[in-house]
Amino acid sequence: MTTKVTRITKLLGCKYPILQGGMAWVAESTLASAVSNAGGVGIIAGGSAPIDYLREQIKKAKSSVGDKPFGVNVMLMSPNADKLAELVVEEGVPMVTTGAGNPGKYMEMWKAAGIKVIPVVPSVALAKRMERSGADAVIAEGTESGGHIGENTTMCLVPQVVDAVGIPVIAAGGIADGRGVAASFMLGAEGVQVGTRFLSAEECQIHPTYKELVVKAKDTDSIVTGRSTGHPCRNIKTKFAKRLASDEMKGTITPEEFEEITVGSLRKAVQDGNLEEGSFLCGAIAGLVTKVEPAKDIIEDMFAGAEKLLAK
Ligand code: TUI
Repeated sequence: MTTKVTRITKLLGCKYPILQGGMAWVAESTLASAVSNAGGVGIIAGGSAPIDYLREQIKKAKSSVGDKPFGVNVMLMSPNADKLAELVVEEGVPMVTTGAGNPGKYMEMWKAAGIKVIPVVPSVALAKRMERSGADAVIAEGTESGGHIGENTTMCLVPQVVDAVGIPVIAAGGIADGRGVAASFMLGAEGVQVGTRFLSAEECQIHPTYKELVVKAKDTDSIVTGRSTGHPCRNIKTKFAKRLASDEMKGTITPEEFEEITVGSLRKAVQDGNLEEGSFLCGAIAGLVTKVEPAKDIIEDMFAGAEKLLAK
């Protein structure tokens, strides 16, 4: 088996079948361009950012990557999702990933514009629905991922989605080295999406405190908050995150109070490195991420490692 040519490399025109996760507040044009220029597919995260800022980010990425593929992630819970859905058409973005919901209402517009659409799905049911709506591929994302998560694990979800749909499947959640890529391919995936390992990329513009937390994290250093609100999110286990999770468990915080405390907390982590009030989103695989290096080295290390294993 090889990772070199898959339906994902053909669909997107990339050298390596790797998408960089559309991490809200983190994934801006510098990181996305570095990933695309290294042969992967860089993604600019829409998050809840203002549209004018995103237009500028898309223009920057376009001028940096030339004819290499890149994409935009539309976070469907964002109040700006409708506007971003139109902006990607206006700007001729070649590929869109979506998260935190069902992108059905945008599908027709995006397909008519020739945009490749790859939704994140946390279940077989949504994967099938997305295939019926015309998705070009799906990202089956396990609960090991950082940020907003579903319940099923990558190991269980990926093969079940692979069996349920005919379109290519990209595995996400807990993939940070060649072993993760090779395992994903053994489960039937034809590509991977990687977030946490790119947090440590030289080109990733997060606050140094955030990067240090990722590089120093060990296997037990992630925690899920937000279960009480119906929007569970995996974070680095800071004192702030531990207190939130514990208050939710004890029932001493209402979902409204939780929202009030965490509003703006992603920005506080990414821009300010604020340990008291920031949410440092991060996957459960952070323990495997031990150094800061260029995005190109990350991608080449992951695929050289995978090829070696898959050739055995
Ligand atoms: O979206 C993500 N990860 C994210 S988004 C984010 S920002 C945020 N802010 C406030 C609340 C929540 C998030 C931080 N991290 N990953 C992709 C993902 N999508 N994970 C899970 C899902 C998902 C969940 C339900 C996708 C579809 C879905 O569909 C439900 C339905 O409508 O059928």
